[in-house]
Amino acid sequence: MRVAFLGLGIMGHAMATNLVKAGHEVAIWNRTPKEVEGARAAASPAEAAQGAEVVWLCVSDTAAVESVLFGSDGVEQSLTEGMVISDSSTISPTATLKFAERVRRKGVEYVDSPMTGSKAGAESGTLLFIVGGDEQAVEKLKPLYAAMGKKIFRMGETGKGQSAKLVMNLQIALIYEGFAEALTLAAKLGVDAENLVHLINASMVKSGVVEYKAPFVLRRDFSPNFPLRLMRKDIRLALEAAKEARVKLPGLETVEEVYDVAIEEGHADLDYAATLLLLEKWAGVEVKGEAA
Ligand code: NA7
Repeated sequence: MRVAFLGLGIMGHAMATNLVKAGHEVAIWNRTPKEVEGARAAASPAEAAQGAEVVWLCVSDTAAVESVLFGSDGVEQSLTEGMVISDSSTISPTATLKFAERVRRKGVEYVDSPMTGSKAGAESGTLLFIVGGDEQAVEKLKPLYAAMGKKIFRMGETGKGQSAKLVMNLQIALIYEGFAEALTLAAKLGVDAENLVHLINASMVKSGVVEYKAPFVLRRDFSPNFPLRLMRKDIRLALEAAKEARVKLPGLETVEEVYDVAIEEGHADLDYAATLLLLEKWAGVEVKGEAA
């Protein structure tokens, strides 16, 4: 298929690479010029989108999606009837509905396709896509999902993918924070972190989040797989959606405060696992495993 891929950050670069590998004809654009082997680099979102069957976005936040779609030299200038826009950025469900309404006036379908699987999943083409949109449009995107991921979950019409993604990240943030608090208290009480991880993994406390994050934490590798600033964005999006829906989320509100301080302390571009650094500082300990 002819695909315009816009946004080549940690996730987007790997995803566009997998589209090229699967044999799709890919035009790319990134705000800061970047290359993807085998893809044609365009000078603007409008230029990349010209003649594309599908425009795929993967940029940081709601404002970025709005400017790539509707800003000067935005995708809107190149929209043609029958095109499908697929957005893998995690953004506001309410804004998603507004963007979809605007492009539908030109006969263009809009599917929200946020994903989960982190950098490793993007690189290995094993992402899970959490999809909202018209069934036929989703059907059309299937070869592209298959090139970048291992499964799609259609959660309903446009916007439902973003809503489901937010509640997924709400859980990741809370589960990781539980793990980080456990490690911190364990360190203070003299329990070895690696030993504790073995115990967790053998018990009902085990989780995919701990399984994925523990090796990084034990190596004290806080380089970004999913940057802390982006997890805070998602926490804020979830709290915003909760406010609109008149739902109270006290756990997530508290975790947001931890993220705010972590960002003040300069950890924005580290992985979100680096909230541990703050807990360690407050407790006056450093988490250590036998391997560390
Ligand atoms: P990164 O690695 O922080 O990449 C963000 C991308 O978004 C990167 O290509 C940025 O371009 C681009 N960006 C940011 N702001 C803008 C604006 N205003 N206009 C155009 N492009 C912009 O994030 P990830 O790849 O980890 O994640 C991407 C999304 O998936 C995000 O929503 C996550 O929550 C899930 P740059 O290279 O900085 O010029």
